[in-house]
Amino acid sequence: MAIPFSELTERHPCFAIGQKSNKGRIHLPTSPTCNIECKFCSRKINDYEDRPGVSSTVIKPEEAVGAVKRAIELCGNITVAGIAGPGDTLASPYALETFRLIKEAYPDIIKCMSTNGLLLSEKAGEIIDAGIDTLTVTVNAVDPEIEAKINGRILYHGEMIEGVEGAEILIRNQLDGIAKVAEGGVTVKVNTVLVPEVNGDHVSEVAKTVKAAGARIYNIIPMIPMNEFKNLRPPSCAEIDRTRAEAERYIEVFRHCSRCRADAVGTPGGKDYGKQIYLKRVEVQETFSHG
Ligand code: CLF
Ligand code: SF4
Repeated sequence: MAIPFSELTERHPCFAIGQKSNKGRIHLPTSPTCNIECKFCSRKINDYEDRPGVSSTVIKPEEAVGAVKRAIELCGNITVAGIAGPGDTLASPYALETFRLIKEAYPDIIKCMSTNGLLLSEKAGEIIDAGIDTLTVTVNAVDPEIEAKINGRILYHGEMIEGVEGAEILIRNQLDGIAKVAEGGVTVKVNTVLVPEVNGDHVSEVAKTVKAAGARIYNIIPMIPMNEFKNLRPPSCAEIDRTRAEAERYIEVFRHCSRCRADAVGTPGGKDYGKQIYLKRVEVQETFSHG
């Protein structure tokens, strides 16, 4: 059964409206691969960078239940088990497998997943059946011309599709998927990575469109300039404030995002317990990150 939104604003740290929450989450880094290419993304396996797309390790679905158990023992305020990468959660089957196991072992923990939404429309039924309570979809534009400037190409059912054509498929699947899961009782948050020189004037259009599709809450994440966007400037505080105010005309806005690592454990922005949970360290480097 769907968790009422008013309860989520109390129990889920990324749905807190107004004041910052003191609740915690454990991120389970089960999803190594991605199927799109965001130009700001730099996905890495390391211990030291504090941002999305970074994890110290990748775990198997069957390791996740033990990780949740240890996290709850260490940090009593954990209310959410989330998967946010380090790649996309639907590009491999591991995130959904993990949620099926968590649902059995911890029926009361809030199950939270983050995706780029390329496969959201076709996976909506599985997401609902896995008992996912809250889903974040990263929608950086609803105009394919703008999206194509942020995301160069998609890998879709074995085919690499470039530019505007790929962006059209991505946006269509995001919006169709949001509508389907929202209809199925999943509460949807949309994240937009704010790249001032690319989508800075487009945010209110995104907010309006995703609200109409079924999203409940909206989060603007300032871009960290990396990869192909390393020479673009990040938004100023004034730009972040302005775009939040514009979006808020259409949808409730979350303001406490900590741009978490994919293996973060604890209260977002507070002490991180990840190193005590994920003991395995691997020295592999890849590219990419999830916003
Ligand atoms: Fe994790 Fe994301 Fe769920 Fe939260 S994070 S999967 S919705 S439990 Fe939260 Fe971290 Fe911001 Fe994400 S503060 S980066 S919005
Ligand atoms: Fe994939 Fe997320 Fe990186 Fe975009 S930000 S390329 S969706 S891992």
